[in-house]
Amino acid sequence: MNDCALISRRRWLCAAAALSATSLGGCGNRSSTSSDRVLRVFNWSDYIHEDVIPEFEQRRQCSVVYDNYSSDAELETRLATGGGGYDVVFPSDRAMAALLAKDLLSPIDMARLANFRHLDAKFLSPPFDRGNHYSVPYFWGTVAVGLRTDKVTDTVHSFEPLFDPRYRGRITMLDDLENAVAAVLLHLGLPLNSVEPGDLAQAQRLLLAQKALLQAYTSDAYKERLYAGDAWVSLGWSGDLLQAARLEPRVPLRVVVPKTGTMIWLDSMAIPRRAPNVELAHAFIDYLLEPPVALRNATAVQYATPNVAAQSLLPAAQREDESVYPPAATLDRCAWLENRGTDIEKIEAIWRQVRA
Ligand code: N2P
Repeated sequence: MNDCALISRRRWLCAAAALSATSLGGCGNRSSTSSDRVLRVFNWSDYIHEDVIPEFEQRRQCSVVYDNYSSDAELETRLATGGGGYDVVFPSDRAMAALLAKDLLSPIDMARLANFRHLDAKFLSPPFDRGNHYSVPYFWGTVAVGLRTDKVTDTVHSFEPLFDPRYRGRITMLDDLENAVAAVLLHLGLPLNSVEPGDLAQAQRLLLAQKALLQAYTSDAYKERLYAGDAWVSLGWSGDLLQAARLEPRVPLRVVVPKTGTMIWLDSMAIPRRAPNVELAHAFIDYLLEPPVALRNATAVQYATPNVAAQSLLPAAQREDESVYPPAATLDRCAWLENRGTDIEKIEAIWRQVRA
């Protein structure tokens, strides 16, 4: 199986769902009902190696329902409305704060995660979940700019081509209010977490002006568009852009992590408050932490792994790739999107105008 193999945006249900209760040994005990053998996972699109779920099903003799989303908002709405009955989800740092505030997550039992020890201490006990009571790091990355270098021939260091009228109709932006506003603030030379009215007014003006240049706001279709040559410049998640760039070396696609600084983020594994299958959820999280499994995922998705054991097994080319693991000088200029409390309403108001 090819290392770049990914489970993409599709609902995925293994044929193993048909397994009879009597034939099972790995998921629960003899008196368990068939629902004990189903794990429901809600993950970002293109965020797992395609062999990983079938292997887990095989190993645990269970079936996995695998659904995808492409924004924090989608995950938050689904969990808040009780939809999906999910057992494992993958919130970003921002979504973790929101889900915890609404009491939508279940505590994680560390005693069931033998592989937690493989995680790099620098990603543990994050501000949104001191002590990792509710979250286990999965991948981290940046927000970057993808370019068709056959169309954009200038040297690009930062976000500038996203606002260049020469690329009218060929630009895509993440459909993500906080990242879109933050990228615009950075382009204006302002702090990316600013909530100053004057800064936000400038950001809004530029976003509205930029709208006339855009082909689309999309958080999951930009890599196909870049790959096909329909889009020439995209604001995207670093790994997804790299997946497109690595798919076919003859397609002239480059990923620029702005040297001037950009947004950095961390996605975690978590268990929703109403998860029907907490036992299997823990087993799945622990499985994803196994170094060979984390390695396969890291190789496929092209994001940075917080799993040190897996990282040390990566091919040197990926381990040393500065688009995946930016150098300290760039990281020093990057920042997390902060929890802006009720000030987030100011960003939401801008976004409503821009997306109207
Ligand atoms: C995976 C995108 C995850 C990055 N395709 C956003 N947290």
